[in-house]
Amino acid sequence: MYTGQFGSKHFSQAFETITKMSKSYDLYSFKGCNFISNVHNVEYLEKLHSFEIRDSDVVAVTYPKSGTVWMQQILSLIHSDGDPATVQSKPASERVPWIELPFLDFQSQPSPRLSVTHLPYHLIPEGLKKKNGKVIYVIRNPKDVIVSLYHFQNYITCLDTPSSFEDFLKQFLEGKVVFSSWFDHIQGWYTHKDEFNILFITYEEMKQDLRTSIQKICDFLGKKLDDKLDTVVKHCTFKNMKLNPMANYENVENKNSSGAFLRKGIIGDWKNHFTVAQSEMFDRIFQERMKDFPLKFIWDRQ
Ligand code: PPS
Repeated sequence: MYTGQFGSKHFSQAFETITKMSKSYDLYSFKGCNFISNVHNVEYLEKLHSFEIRDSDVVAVTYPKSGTVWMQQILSLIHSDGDPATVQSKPASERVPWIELPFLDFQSQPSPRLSVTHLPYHLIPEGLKKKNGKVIYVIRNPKDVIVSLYHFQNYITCLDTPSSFEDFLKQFLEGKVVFSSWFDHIQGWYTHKDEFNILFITYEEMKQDLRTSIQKICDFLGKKLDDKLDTVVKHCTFKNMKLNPMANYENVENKNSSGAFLRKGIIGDWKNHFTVAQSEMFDRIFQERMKDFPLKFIWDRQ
């Protein structure tokens, strides 16, 4: 079971119910994308396609483990002009809910609605494709995504524990993970970028220069922070988010107390996990799958 959305009592109760309902973790395919039974439901996924989208809506789109909770923190603070109380008094999943999780009820949020989603392009609410609302797509080096998801699956109670990194890597490359193929996700969104009001940003640029990245997001959202920019930056660093129980998902039910949702927060941890052969194999597949992809990435894949 996928549990990237912990926080409130309400949510914990909802989650406990889910846990009781689904002792085993099952992926199922809905319109070509893998979801988790008893977390995502088909009726809701069908319905969300026609959700009303408002001009003021902001949606951060990520493939899992690419910077979702980071964006929850950044969007909350930008919206509140850097008021720390916003991110200290309410859990991230309530401030900036996942669109695809019925129990977080994205639709009932007051405007401007801030949200996140892992949905692939073809399952997103249609209204966004009419350029209503704004979309921020966060990309992370897929090698670091693999490592982060591998540890996440070892940590979270209700996600399948991979039998080995080698097996997990294979599963990931075959798209047999939650939200399916990383390659399809980014290509789907990038190929259709002209249908959206969209900003592409990378985890790596956020990590290397958070201040400039937050300014870039503000410019895209038409938001001026002036002297509040530094406060926003301060509360969005990995170190400070990790200390904040309303941002760090520390209550997430886990099977391995030495793990954490906010684990390392670094660029290049893949180098501590991939063998040379695994890295070369990944690079070959990456080059083949991404050969016509026009964006050049700043990460070092060597
Ligand atoms: S999820 O479950 O899909 O919602 O996870 P997601 O939030 O997308 O990704 C989790 C990874 O993002 C890292 N993270 C950060 N890195 C740097 N700075 C900040 N502020 C930050 N916040 C979250 C988090 O640590 C996970 O990466 P890893 O590599 O596992 O540490």
